[in-house]
Amino acid sequence: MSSAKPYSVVISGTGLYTPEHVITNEELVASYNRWADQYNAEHAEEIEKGELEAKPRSTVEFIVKASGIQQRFAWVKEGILDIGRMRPLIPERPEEALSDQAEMALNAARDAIKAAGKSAADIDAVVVSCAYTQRSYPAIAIEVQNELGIEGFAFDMLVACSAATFALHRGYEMVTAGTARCVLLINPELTSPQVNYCDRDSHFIFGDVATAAIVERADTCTAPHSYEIIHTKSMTQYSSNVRSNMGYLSRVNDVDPFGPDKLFHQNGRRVFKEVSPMAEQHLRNHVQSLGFTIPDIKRWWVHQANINMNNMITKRLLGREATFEEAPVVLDRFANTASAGSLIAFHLYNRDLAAGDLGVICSFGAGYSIGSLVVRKR
Ligand code: CO8
Repeated sequence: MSSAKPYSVVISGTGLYTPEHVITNEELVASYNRWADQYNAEHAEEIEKGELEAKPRSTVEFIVKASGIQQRFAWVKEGILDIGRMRPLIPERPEEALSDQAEMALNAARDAIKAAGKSAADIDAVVVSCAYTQRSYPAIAIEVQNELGIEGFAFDMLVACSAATFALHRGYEMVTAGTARCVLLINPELTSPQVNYCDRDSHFIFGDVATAAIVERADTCTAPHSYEIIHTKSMTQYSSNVRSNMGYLSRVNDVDPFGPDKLFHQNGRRVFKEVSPMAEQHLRNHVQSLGFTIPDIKRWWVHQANINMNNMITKRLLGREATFEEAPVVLDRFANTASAGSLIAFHLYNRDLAAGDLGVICSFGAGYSIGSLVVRKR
């Protein structure tokens, strides 16, 4: 029996929704430092007695050097810089209104559908895949499906930083298996509600954004720019080094449901040290398993968590520093957008490649999880 695919599968359109609000490093650091000063003044006695630790100050210089981040986008800016609040103020919407994440998702989805030249009638499945969904059910994906008037089926899936690549894998499999002709995959990464803006080590890391992609059979593709998905590869390895403990059991655990461990927290150094070599090896194996060499890859759309991590991974792969054209960076503008980073890079920097050029889309992060796709410009 032949193992050849019955037909090729393509990414025929992508979409990006960028929230209108920007928070610069300067604004973020000024607000955190005001908050830390106030905390230290209020707790001066306990700090003096050694019962509490003083909150250290944050600096713009550290953030830029350690992460490459200059600014981030926020779905709602109000509240984040308010030292009496230190979290966004997002009013609860009535049940009959569109949810926040569905609205973000729709903005990116419409962009991707237009780029692919598709209509609702062409799409058989909708997947919303991201680091968090704002509720358990009904699925945000079904809400989006309903808004767009798509028949077929929809579901949500969560894989933290690898949510977007793992969802592309599932889209590829559905189209290959013939269970859907065309799949809409969306990543409404609303990260700001989970950021601990009182934690100097992580207050700068994340931004909000939504990305989307259309995956379909090559023989139905009419888009002017498309990429064949040659192969997908994923791996996971359990680690608590990046973690959020917020969940439905918080209600019955009789603990503070909003405590710091319920928000994003990590051992950033260990993540850096453990995930970088894993990602490099994964990418090398994936490319070589297909009979390609590393220099065959014209572009690396790498996960956007940290500039030093990206530089280290691409330098080890190429044996030299990668140029911006080889491995575009969007971290400076968008910060870490959980799973959306490599998709933003792909969306913004894919049109200039020539037909036949090879590229790799890759994510890595919490789980740990790594997901990659080797693609070829058509
Ligand atoms: N300002 C000034 N100094 C600081 C600051 C700050 N803001 N923060 C830390 N420092 C200090 C530290 O306290 C430390 O001081 P000392 O040496 O005295 O102890 C010093 O600076 C150096 O600190 P680090 O060693 O921690 O600095 P690093 O160079 O390691 O940089 C990073 C920290 C940027 C966090 C880096 O370790 C990193 O990026 N690691 C990889 C992290 C990563 O990729 N994580 C994946 C997370 S994303 C993911 O998986 C998705 C999760 C789901 C989304 C969540 C949405 C909310």
